Amino acid sequence: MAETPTNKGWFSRIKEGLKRTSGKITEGLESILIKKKLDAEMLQELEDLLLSTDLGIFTTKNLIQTLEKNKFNQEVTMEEVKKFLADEIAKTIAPFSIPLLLNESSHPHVILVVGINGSGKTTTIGKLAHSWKKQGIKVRLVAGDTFRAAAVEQLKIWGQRSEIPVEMSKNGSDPAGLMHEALQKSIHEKDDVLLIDTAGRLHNKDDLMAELSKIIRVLKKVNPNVPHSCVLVLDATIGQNALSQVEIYKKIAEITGLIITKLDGTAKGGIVVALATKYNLPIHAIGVGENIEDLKTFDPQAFANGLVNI
Ligand SMILES: Nc1nc2c(ncn2[C@@H]2O[C@H](COP(=O)(O)OP(=O)(O)OP(=O)(O)O)[C@@H](O)[C@H]2O)c(=O)[nH]1
Ligand SMILES: [Mg+2]
Repeated sequence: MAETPTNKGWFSRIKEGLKRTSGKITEGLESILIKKKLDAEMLQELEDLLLSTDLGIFTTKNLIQTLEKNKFNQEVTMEEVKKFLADEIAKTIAPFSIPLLLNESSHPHVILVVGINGSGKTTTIGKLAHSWKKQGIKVRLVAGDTFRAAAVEQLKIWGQRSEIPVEMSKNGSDPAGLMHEALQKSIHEKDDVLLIDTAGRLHNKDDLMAELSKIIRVLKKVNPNVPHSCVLVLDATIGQNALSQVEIYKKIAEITGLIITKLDGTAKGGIVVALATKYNLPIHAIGVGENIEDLKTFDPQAFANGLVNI
């Protein structure tokens, strides 16, 4: 799994990664909390501020209502409001913080990684594979985007970095044959996990849908229980558009969980909360940078604290 809280600097890396969002919230709060007593105008401004981080209308309304109920017409400090927001947000997202656990009886546990081009699939696979390998877990990668030479090359580099085997198509053909071969080999080699990278862009949505369906069909021919996980990778910098991507991918495959990347590059980090609450899907991990160690487990309190910088 992704880097866990036992790692030194884990909390500070999450905090650092969420700096853009927390900077926006902190700056906003500074200009809102100029009066001492919490009034309706301040609540309205706070609501607008939270919405601007893409936290979502549902969670924002709940937060504002709870704050109003507990603190209206009372004196509030910046620290109090931040702590209130962090604790309430942590409570809201706690049920969705579910790590990507490997099924120990499956050799391999097959993970299909999907998402639009540039969302961070290949990078996330590289980070996940590295973290598992470090834990002594036997990993194999499959370069499912067989049409793009650069995509295969990119996965190969991640594999080399962590000394993990990468299965790739020999002649740039359709991925179906490759999937069949890779899964057979992985079973034979008694791998613990087989991570499949897929294409993010084809000519159109129908092509993409057809290709993913075909990959799943071929895998199921070898073993009807695979893929065990189908992880959708979403880029946080696209904010609200991430919601429509979930809608699209839910129609193509049975999505079992989400990984949200590039939280370090956006002031819209609240989108993670909106995604979790709207779709009731596990959030397995978050990406907070391009480096190999920059995939973090989605710890609710660490994430919520990072969001408001406490
Ligand atoms: N800052 C930052 N950059 C990231 C993160 N995750 C991925 N990236 C960058 O985003 C870009 C796209 O990542 P890829 O992993 O190639 O995305 P992909 O989904 O495989 O893209 P396609 O193969 O084109 O479908 C790369 O430059 C990555 O380094 C992250 O958490 N933070
Ligand atoms: Mg890729």
